[in-house]
Amino acid sequence: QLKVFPKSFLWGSASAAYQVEGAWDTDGKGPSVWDNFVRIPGKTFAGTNGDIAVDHYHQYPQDVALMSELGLSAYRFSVAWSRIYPLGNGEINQAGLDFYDRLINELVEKGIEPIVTLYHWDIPQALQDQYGGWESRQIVDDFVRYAKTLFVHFSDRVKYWVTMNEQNVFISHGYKTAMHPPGVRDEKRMYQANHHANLANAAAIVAFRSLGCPGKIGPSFAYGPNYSIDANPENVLAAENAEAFDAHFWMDVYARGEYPPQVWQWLVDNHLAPDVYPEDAILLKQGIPDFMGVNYYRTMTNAYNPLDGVGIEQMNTTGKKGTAQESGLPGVYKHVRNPHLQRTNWDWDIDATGLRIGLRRIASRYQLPVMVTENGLGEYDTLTDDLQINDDYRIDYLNEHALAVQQAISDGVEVLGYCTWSFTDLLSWLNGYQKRYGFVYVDRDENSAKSLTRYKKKSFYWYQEVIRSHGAT
Ligand code: BGP
Repeated sequence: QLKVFPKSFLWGSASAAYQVEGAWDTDGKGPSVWDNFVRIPGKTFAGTNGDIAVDHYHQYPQDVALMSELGLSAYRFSVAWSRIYPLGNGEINQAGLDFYDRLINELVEKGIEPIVTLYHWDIPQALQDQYGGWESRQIVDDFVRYAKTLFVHFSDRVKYWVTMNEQNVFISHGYKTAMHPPGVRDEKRMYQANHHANLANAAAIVAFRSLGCPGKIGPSFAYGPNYSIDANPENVLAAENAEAFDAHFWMDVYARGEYPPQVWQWLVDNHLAPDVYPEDAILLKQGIPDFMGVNYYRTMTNAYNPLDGVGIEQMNTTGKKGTAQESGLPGVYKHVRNPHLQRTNWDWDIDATGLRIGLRRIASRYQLPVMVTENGLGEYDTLTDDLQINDDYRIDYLNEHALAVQQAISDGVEVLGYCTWSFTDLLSWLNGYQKRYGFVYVDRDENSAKSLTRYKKKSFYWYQEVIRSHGAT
């Protein structure tokens, strides 16, 4: 039987600084690695970038007014590190703090709970230049200094904090597929950078507690449960491997303070294990989060992959259905097509039941509350001549997924909230502005007099009703 959503349940929506703010060099902001990366030809879809994005930096009052009209009870956004510290670790930029003060005050005034992400992939370029960014241990101290600045300044108004967004994604794309900055293909460096990100995550949580800040803090992890293509034990084993390598490898460190033994052994055997100092183990154990944030979009289906099998992911970043190719880790697993599921135009499996399964798996493995910090459907949207966006496909997707959250709650999982991705349309890192997620359509035609105008989609009114009824409809 379905339980009702708890009273304190947060109905939210999410964004990230680089994807919405624009104003990339305004009011003293320093460049981030993304500001530079998008200027390298061929790195992003059709050369799109976040220089202007959807101009949230200037248009936030209008955006917050729309959030209030919709009835959001929470808004998750990230702070751009290089707005606060333009050089990453030097002088503070007061104008950067002032912007987030204004945004947070506007949210609080409208009764919208701010959920603040410290890091959503935009490391200051200066730190990349100075010591190689995540590849250096120095980043841990600089990250903690930055985090403490935000905790001290905002924790009178902010009760929910996300340390780091999708460490698995920014590390893997940064150092394996080379699709994100620093655009490197080197797995040894990847696992070292990843270890430093683990330390930074834990150290920020420890700092939060040592400052006595009220509220809850945790990472957001990109998680989709791994299935086996069938009951052939070799394929089932591959699915378990995928779960260990793609999920436990990160979430065990967050929630248990240790690497899972199977993956660690593989790293040692392949001469890829990072340098770990004895004191790291203590820090990781101290930095257990209050909740696990889950960004959920899709599940993965797996099969046996021989040692000479498929490797690095060939993603569909074109929006042409059927162009994604099989990928995996040779000798460990490969991702294959699930015949039971429909796919989006970007070849992401649509699977609401997978969200219920995922929330259950996390709750039972880690005994932590969860928060769905992202979930949504990226699709083409059309603005009709009478200025409507009839995104019934998005309503269907979100409706099924919100129901899956309710089912997980009914299964006994403690879920703190549900944030859709995204509130307004925004820049998709690798897919430009054509892959849209928002409740609010943003005209991105730079040649149009209506450029950057906002339009409410049909899904806006759907979510408004969901929130009004607290999930009863
Ligand atoms: C997550 C990121 C978001 C967002 C979303 C959609 O991985 O945290 O920043 O981009 O995915 O992904 P995409 O834009 O590739 O469709």
